Amino acid sequence: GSLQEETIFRSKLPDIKITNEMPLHSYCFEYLSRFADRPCLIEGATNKIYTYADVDRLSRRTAASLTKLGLTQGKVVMNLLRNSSEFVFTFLAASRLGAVTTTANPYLTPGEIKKQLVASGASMVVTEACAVEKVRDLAKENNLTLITIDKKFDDCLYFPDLIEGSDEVELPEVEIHPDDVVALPYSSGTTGLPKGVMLTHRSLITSVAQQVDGENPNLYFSKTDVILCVLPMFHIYSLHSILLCGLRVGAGILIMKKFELVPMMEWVQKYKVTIAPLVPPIVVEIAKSPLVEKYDLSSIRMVMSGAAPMGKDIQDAFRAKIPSAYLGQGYGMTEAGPVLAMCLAFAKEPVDAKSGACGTVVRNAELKIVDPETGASLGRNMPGEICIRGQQIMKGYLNDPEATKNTIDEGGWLHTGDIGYVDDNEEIFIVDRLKEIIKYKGFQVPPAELEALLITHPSIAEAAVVPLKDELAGEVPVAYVVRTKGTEITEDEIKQYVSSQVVFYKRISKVIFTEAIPKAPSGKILRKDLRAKLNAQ
Ligand code: AYL
Repeated sequence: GSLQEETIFRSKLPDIKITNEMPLHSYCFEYLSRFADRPCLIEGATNKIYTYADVDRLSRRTAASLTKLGLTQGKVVMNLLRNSSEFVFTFLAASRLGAVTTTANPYLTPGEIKKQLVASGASMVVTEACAVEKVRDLAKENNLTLITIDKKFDDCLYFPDLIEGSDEVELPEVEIHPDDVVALPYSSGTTGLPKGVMLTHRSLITSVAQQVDGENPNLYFSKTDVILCVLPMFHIYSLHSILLCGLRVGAGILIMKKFELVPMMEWVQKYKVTIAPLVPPIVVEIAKSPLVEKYDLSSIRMVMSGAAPMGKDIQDAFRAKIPSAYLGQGYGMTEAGPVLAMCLAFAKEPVDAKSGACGTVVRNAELKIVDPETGASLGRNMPGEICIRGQQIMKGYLNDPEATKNTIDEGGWLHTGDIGYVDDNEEIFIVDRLKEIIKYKGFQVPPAELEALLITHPSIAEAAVVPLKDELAGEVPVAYVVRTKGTEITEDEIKQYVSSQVVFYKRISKVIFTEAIPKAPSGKILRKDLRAKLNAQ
């Protein structure tokens, strides 16, 4: 038969020339001389400020020190930190060495950290006092170098001492290829367990350039901006759209270790924050809180929401509350490098955007919508699976060619597992999710991981985990459980069993006992049926 015509959606902004043949740190600091003395990292809690020149120098020193400890080209360091300047120094240091950073949430449980440490092959961990206990034994058993940033321990190296005693000129000569991996975040993608997402120098540079480069950047950041960094840098949203985009343009990055509404508003006022990248639950809290009126938040010109759906109602309520700030959405996925679409009202020459839309496809990329059953390309206003193609997408999953092949097809299209459509104005609307992932406040909860954990309990014969809609968190995980014959395990016991082994956002919120789990003849759990049943109640 004849090849079917494909409908490919593009940005309204013209393509630009992207220089992605250099290492990521060189790209980020390409224009350093234009803002060397301006604030780069602002630690809100201590009021400590590092200028761009400081960050350049200190990341070189960190590199010199880490390489002496064995972090050489191709090696992997786990960055197990909350937001901090040391996170940034370590990430940039690894890039300078041609090494790889795998980022992880310090609130993960020891078991979860161990899985990622082993899978990523990390030989070094940089962490802080609150998490050191979780990795100590593992580091000993596996001969890992363990470094803490905020407190000295007998069996750890101390970050400030390392930088103090090192010399930034002692850097090894490394030849970094654009397709070398620089970041290795973990994501479960469209199915299964968390996998290492190989993001290269080329992919991250491309993705940052798609946002902040060109005469009319899609995401207009500049050196006079102060960007609120309350979202965790171990997640790709913050790493990419706050840290890397911020560094490229020379903006000030206001570092906050954790989200609390009142301190956040105090800091916005004090540091005159101009850009606030957030997630839907924080947007909701601001929209609902009567405290907000007490603060002068008029410095904020742009509020970005991403990582989970945000409905039209919240968006409208927020806009009514802080009319001086434009609230729009970005749409990303770790594997996509990460950004697929960005609100065009954030451009230097803004174009108004609709409430509820999650942006327009980024420039220098192609997007298509396909029928999940037939794979046929669909036209405007027809919902189907969102696919993206371009130099920004991941190189693949680490050591998992099978999963890579199931995500990036032969034509180079990355399949997101999201269902959406493109309207007459090129705006993208996400309406459903084909994939099994549950999103709790923007965090990934892989059902397969919880199911595997549940059936390790002797009283549980079978289990299926699906999302339940939740006003605050977006979604929460609910477990359908078949008890082993003759056992009487309770809902509370099951919740306890899971809670002791997973990070807070993966906790089961409800258990439903059942006689059987619906499965396809292949044995695959029919999650869609369970999800529909649950959310219809
Ligand atoms: P991951 N609306 C609805 N769903 C969204 C949105 C959005 N605006 N953004 C992300 N998602 C969902 O890998 C969607 O299902 O990356 C997508 O496949 O943890 C999944 O979240 C990916 O989850 C930005 C803005 C990065 C957003 C991101 C998203 C990172 C989340 C950079 O500037």
